[in-house]
Amino acid sequence: MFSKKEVANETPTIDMERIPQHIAIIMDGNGRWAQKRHLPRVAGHKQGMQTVKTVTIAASKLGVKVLTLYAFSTENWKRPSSEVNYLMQLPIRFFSTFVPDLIKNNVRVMVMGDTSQLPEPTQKAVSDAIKDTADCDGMILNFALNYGGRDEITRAVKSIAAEVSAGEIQPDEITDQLIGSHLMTAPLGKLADPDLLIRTSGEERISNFLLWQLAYSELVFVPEHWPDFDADSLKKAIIEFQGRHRRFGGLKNK
Ligand code: V0D
Repeated sequence: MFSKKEVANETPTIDMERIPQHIAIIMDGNGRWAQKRHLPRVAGHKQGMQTVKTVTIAASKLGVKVLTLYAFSTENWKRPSSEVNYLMQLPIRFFSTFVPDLIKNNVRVMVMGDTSQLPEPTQKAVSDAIKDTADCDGMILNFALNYGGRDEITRAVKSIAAEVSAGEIQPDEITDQLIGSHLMTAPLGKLADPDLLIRTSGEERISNFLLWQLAYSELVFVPEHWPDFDADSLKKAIIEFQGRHRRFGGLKNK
């Protein structure tokens, strides 16, 4: 048996053989980070964008295969228009400085969500980045942009209903697999479902993110606001994920 002291002193290390293949992150707490410093909310978003770069490179170096980031939800349009306008500049700014680093790290950009409602220059920055990184075959950096989980499921149901109505499929052909193939994560194939969801800033909710795909994911909630999250925070969250799996494996093998 371990004494209390030995257990408390045990510092788990990351197991490079068991890195989660798909990590999804709800990047929360940018506004609160700024308010704490008596800065405008947009200062938090600006710093949060820097964190996106840091965490992308860190995840890629750890061997993560898909990193999905919740950048803008279908509900964020309710924010003050000055803040929405600022947010819409961020993909442009992000790619104007970061595409060379993405290519150097072999990272491919993907976007899911209804981008058709975004301002034209934002849409162009996004589609250019997708094109410019199309040959990268390392980590996929998948932005959820103007995305909502219920909206995604609604669209899938409509499209399946249309196929049934056209006589292309029978109702009994509607399976878990078929539904997955109509979701926005379909291009990710067998990597569509996150192994690990991280939410920053202490909130413990899913908030309409990847409702279908999170069915079996491990959920890790961390107290740091997104601008304070870094490579070390990512490693800690992965260690927490690996600890949960080790206990499950231990029970299964007994
Ligand atoms: C603000 C924290 C990167 C979340 C991160 C339009 C809130 C910084 C992007 C981005 C945002 C999105 C798509 C893309 C490339 C970059 C981003 C938004 C907000 C909302 F293709 N950071 N970032 N987009 N913030």
